[in-house]
Amino acid sequence: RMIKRLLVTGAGGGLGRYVRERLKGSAEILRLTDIVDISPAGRGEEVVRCDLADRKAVEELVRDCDAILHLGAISVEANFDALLQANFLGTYNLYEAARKAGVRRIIFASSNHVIGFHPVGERLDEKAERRPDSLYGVSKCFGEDLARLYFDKFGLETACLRIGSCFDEPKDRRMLSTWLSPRDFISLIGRVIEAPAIGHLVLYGVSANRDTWWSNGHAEFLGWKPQDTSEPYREAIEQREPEGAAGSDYQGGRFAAAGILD
Ligand code: NAI
Ligand code: 15L
Repeated sequence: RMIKRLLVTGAGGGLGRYVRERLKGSAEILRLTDIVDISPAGRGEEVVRCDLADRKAVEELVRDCDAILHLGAISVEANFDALLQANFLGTYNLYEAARKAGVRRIIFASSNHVIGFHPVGERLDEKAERRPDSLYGVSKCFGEDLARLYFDKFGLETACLRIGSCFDEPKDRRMLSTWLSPRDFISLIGRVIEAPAIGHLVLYGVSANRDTWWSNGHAEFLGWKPQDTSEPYREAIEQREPEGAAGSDYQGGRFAAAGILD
C-alpha cells in the first residue's frame, strides 16, 4: 500500500519541516521542493528548487510522483499580485502538471480563512458556506474549487485540509479553538494518504480542542482521531491575553479585521 514517491511543495516552511521530520513510512521517497533553498537530500529524499509559478518547471517537478502534499504558497494575507503568482497560478500549474502526469491524489493545504467570516462560536461542517476573510482566503477558495473541478472532470482526488493553526503550541485565545498540533497534522496526512478512496474531500485540520468550531463528522471513514487538545495551554494564555482582543468576533481573527494590502 505504500506509495512510491510523494511530492511535498513548500517543504522549507513550518509545516514542510514537520513533514520532513515526522512523516516517515508513508512513501518510499519524499521529493521535497520550495522556492527557497532547503537542506540537502537525506536518505529517501530528493530536493528540487522550483518556483510554482513557473509552469515548465512544475511539469518537470511533478513527473514520476504518485501523490502530492501541496503546502507551497504565500501563507498569510498579501497583496493580490503576490498571491496571483504563488497561490493562484502556482496551484493551477500544479494541478495541470498532476493531471498530465497521472497523479492520483493531492492533499491541498487549504485554510480556515476560507470560512473566516463566520462568527466565533458558530459550528461549521464541510457544507458550510465559504466566507473568505482575506484575499489569501480567496486564493484558498480558488484552490478548493480547482480541486473540485479536477475531480469531477478527471477523477483526480483531493483532500482539502482547512488547517486551523498548526504550530508547536497555540499562541493566543483564538488558537485555543483553532490549534492543530503537529502530531495531529502528521497523523491526518497519514490517514489521507493511506485511505483507499477519498473522492473530493473537505476536512478541518483541528485538534480535539474543548471549544472547536468545526466538525469532521462526514469523514469518520478515515479513522482519524486527533490526540491533542489546547487545554494544557489555556491558563497561561488567558492570563497573558485580555478577553475580547481585536478581530476576535470572527473565526478568522485578525485576517477578518485587516484591510486590503496594495
Ligand atoms: P510557510 O509560509 O512557513 O511555508 C510556505 C512555503 O511555501 C515557504 O517555504 C515558501 O518559500 C513556499 N513558497 C511560497 N511561494 C512559493 C512559490 N511561488 N513557489 C514555491 N514555493 C513557494 O507556511 P506554513 O505555515 O508552513 O503553511 C504551509 C501551507 O499550509 C500553506 O499553504 C498555508 O497557506 C497552509 N496553512 C497553514 C496554516 C498553519 O497554521 N501553519 C493554517 C492554514 C493553512
Ligand atoms: C493560516 O492560514 C496561516 O497560514 C497561518 O500562518 C495562521 O495564520 C493560521 O491560518 C491561523 O488562522 O491561525
